[in-house]
Amino acid sequence: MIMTNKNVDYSLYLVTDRYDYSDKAFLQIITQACESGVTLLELREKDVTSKRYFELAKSVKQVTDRFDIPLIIDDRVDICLAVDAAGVHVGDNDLPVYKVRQMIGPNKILGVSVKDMARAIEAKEQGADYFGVGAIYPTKTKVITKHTSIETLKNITEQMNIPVNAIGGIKEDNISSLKNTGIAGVCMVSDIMQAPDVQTKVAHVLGQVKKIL
Ligand code: TZP
Ligand code: MG
Repeated sequence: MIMTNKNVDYSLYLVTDRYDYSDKAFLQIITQACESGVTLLELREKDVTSKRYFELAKSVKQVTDRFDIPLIIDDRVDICLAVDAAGVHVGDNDLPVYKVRQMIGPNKILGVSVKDMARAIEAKEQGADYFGVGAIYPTKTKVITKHTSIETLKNITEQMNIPVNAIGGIKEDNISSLKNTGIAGVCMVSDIMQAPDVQTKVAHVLGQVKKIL
């Protein structure tokens, strides 16, 4: 049987983007976010070599390990296994969910990007532990995605017995709109990664998240 309950706190899920930050600045932002209360962190890299992804993942894992925060690797099963990350997150253009589950085994966390009910049913059957559903709001973060309505988000949380995180354009000031959607948490990139003061931002975001969960 595929184990799906790994006792993960999904409430504030930070997905990274390196923008033009130096590695030092990037790791500092991640450290500040972790010490301020982010509950789960996904390293999301596109267009980097395997070597570079591996090195970044090792550095980020040193930080997340210090705070006992699970590290999820975007797209790449090999990088997840190479650094012994807590899990991997895949979307429509990555390896099929059943194949990822086979490769990572039953104990690692498997997240899947979901935009509609059909994909949700398929991903759950194939061994997903949680869904990232969106984009709920317009986003400027570089991503191939489409809009998912709050109604669809709600239908997915109601019909699928699996933790669901909302993603896409989620910011401190629109988190309240996700009340009563049944989500396990929010995924955020730019509002945290580009905040002038990461610690204050995370504290404010956590305050909003606590009101709706
Ligand atoms: N998947 C769907 S939307 C998105 C991803 C990775 C980007 C979310 O970024 P932001 O900056 O929080 O809108
Ligand atoms: Mg992907």
